[in-house]
Amino acid sequence: MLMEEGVGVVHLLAKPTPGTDREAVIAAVKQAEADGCQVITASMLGHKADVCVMALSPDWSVLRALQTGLQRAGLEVVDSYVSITEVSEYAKGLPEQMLKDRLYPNLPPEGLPAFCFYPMSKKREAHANWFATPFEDRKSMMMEHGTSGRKFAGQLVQLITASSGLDDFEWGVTLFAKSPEVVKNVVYTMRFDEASALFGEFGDFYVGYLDYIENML
Ligand code: 76R
Repeated sequence: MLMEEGVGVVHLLAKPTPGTDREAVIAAVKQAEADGCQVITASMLGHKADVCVMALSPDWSVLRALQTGLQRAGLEVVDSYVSITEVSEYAKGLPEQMLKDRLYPNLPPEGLPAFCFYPMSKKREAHANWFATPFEDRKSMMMEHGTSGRKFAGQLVQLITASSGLDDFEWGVTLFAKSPEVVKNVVYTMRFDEASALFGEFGDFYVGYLDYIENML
């Protein structure tokens, strides 16, 4: 199934099992890449997952084949996230090239080996309902957000992918950072921005570092 615009993104959080076939895992990743899929792999810390395989393709069947290949090779998928690239409604005025980069990102960025993923939504409660807030107010909060993000220029790249109707939260947040401290500092800094402080709701956080799949098994 082909996307009309942009690419589909799947984050597969996985753990090797005693039956994991290392060569078959590598072959599944190579096959996806041969089918035009970008595959980013990270070694993860903590009990929630050992490996993250993040894949981007305009063709969902390529993403599906990768997932099947990894599962058949004995990787147990313990969590996952499905989303698509988008141009945020607050970023429509950006230069053409930046819009293209949002829809068709080229990953991973260089020199940013720390990897973090978490899903997030914006609240829909009586005292804080993002979706009942006028566009101009949301836009100014997102300007504040962008301003605090740009303080970390060169140390971090965000990829925000949209998942309303596709998964349990509204966005997937993927961060590529210079170090784990930068991840912590950015996320902490943003907790004070209105858009996150008043409206942010977060799912599970996953953190690790970019690595070749060959090194993880
Ligand atoms: O695209 C752009 O660079 C324009 C400005 C911008 C937008 C529109 C921007 C900048 N973000 C945008 C949209 Mn972001 N971002 C997050 C998180 O943990 C948290 O509190 C929030 C998780 C981080 C860490 C982060 C980082 N951003 C969004 C959206 C979509 C909102 C919508 O469409 O309603 C979400 C959910 C979100 C969340 N953001 C930046 C950053 C950083 C570091 C920047 C500066 C980018 C740069 O320097 O290029």
